[in-house]
Amino acid sequence: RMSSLPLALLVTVIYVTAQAIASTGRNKCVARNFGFDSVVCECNATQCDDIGSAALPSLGKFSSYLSSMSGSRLEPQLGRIQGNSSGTGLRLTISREQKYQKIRGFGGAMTDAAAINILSLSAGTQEQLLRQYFSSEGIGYTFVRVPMASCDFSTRLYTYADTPGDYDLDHFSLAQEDVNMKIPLLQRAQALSPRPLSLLASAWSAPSWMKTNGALIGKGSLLGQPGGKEHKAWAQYYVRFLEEYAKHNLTFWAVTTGNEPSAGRISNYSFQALGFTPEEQRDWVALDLGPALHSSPYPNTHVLILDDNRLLLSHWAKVVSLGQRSLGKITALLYLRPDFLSDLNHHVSGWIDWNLALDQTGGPNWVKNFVDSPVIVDKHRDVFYKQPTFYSMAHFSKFLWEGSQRVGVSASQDTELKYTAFVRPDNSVILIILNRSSAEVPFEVWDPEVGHITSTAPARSFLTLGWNTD
Ligand SMILES: *[C@@H]1O[C@H](CO)[C@@H](O)[C@H](O)[C@H]1NC(C)=O
Ligand SMILES: *[C@@H]1O[C@H](CO)[C@@H](O)[C@H](O)[C@H]1NC(C)=O
Ligand SMILES: *[C@@H]1O[C@H](CO)[C@@H](O)[C@H](O)[C@H]1NC(C)=O
Ligand SMILES: *[C@@H]1O[C@H](CO)[C@@H](O)[C@H](O)[C@H]1NC(C)=O
Ligand SMILES: CC(=O)N[C@H]1CO[C@H](CO)[C@@H](O)[C@@H]1O
Repeated sequence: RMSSLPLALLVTVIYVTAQAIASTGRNKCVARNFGFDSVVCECNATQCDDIGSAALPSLGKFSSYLSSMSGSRLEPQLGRIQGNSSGTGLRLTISREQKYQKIRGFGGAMTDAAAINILSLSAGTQEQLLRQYFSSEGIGYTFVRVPMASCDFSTRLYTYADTPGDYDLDHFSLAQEDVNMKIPLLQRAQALSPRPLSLLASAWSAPSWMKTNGALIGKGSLLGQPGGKEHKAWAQYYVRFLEEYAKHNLTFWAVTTGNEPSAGRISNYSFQALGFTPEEQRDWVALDLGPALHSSPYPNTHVLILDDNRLLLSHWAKVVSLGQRSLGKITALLYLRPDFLSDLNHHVSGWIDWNLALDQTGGPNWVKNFVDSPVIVDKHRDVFYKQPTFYSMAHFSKFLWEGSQRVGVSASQDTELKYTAFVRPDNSVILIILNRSSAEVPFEVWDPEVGHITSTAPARSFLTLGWNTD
């Protein structure tokens, strides 16, 4: 398609640049097939695939990264930006003047289960795993969600204040899961990260003695009313948590008002939960949590509401934001289906995945609520597997730095391609394309500021294209 260049020259350009990428540290995926639709990439202490820093080429060239069901994993390529159109049917036009939301970041959760799995590997393989997410060669995670005490992805039930009637939290103490597992791993992740990590804390349940049902699981909420002693003690528990983590040099960007408040309103809910109605949550934040944080050493900690399913968003946002005078902007943490592209096209500014790593059963989880994870650990072989979801996340998280702003992009004709475009703080452009089905079709991108890019979306693939503007 680059018809203005002699073919031989074109081949040489691509070959040389591909080598240049290889020599700056790209390691190939060691593919393993477990008999499913696609492969996973196996990593150990000494070998793991990565795309290095993924720096974009100089003006006039573009890079592309391809992952596909057929086995490509962030496969890099370089191409030339053309002055003229290739005349290919489908054209995607970038419209920088149409500006939407800015990206905040991407991340995962350091649950007890994630920490247990990571620490089940040898020291070298642990380091390799953390590097995959957090180092400058990793996929750019800057968020870590940290459960406050136990959740279903724990091996036992506990909170930090299990002594009945301890309203002053005199017996508050972190668990061995925090001190020996999560905290050391968070410190190592922070040390590997080129940027400060944004930590986010979510609690599943208050101590049973603060609750109507006297248990961590099932249907139950805080005893009394907002402004009362249980609600005050629960707010103070958050402050004590922040204080204890700060002793280990870990400060939190935000806390949430609690994981899935709707779960705690279901009668036989099977694991840790604390029920809130939006009205009770509004009043608890206004009367207890807000004031407790304001008068703590951490007055700038953000409070994220909802922390629950998207279905509930509009009602909770409406109710909780009424009556908050002193809390600034209301941010909602929602649970979304894993369709980053559609979500980003609907104003989502970040994505925090669940467990950073699980074992081959999808656990451990004390209620056997096993799920999948981008990274699966096999402690017996001292390896971990990066699943296809790791790469679909990477197509966004590696490239969309904090502050990247979504801009307009439009197609010249009907297409089943999904696409989203961003301008990063350094004015470079990132275009992410998803082709979910089995046909391969060439297309062209037009960025009026730089020219035309010719590319192809292979069947069932993610493609991230990037180019500099100045
Ligand atoms: C690009 O388009 C211009 C204007 O139509 C034309 O004069 C020129 O020959 C084209 N260049 C190439 C390399 O096709
Ligand atoms: C790590 O994996 C590579 C590639 O599969 C292999 O050659 C190497 O021996 C492995 N190293 C260890 C310590 O198992
Ligand atoms: C916290 O950071 C300071 C300064 O960087 C360092 O001196 C101290 O040892 C750290 N403390 C812990 C508990 O890691
Ligand atoms: C509670 O558990 C019973 C038995 O498993 C089930 O039939 C019922 O639907 C559950 N109730 C709720 C509200 O989930
Ligand atoms: C570029 C492109 O649109 N590729 C294809 C992706 O898959 C669907 C379904 O087969 C095709 O219609 C697209 O043309």
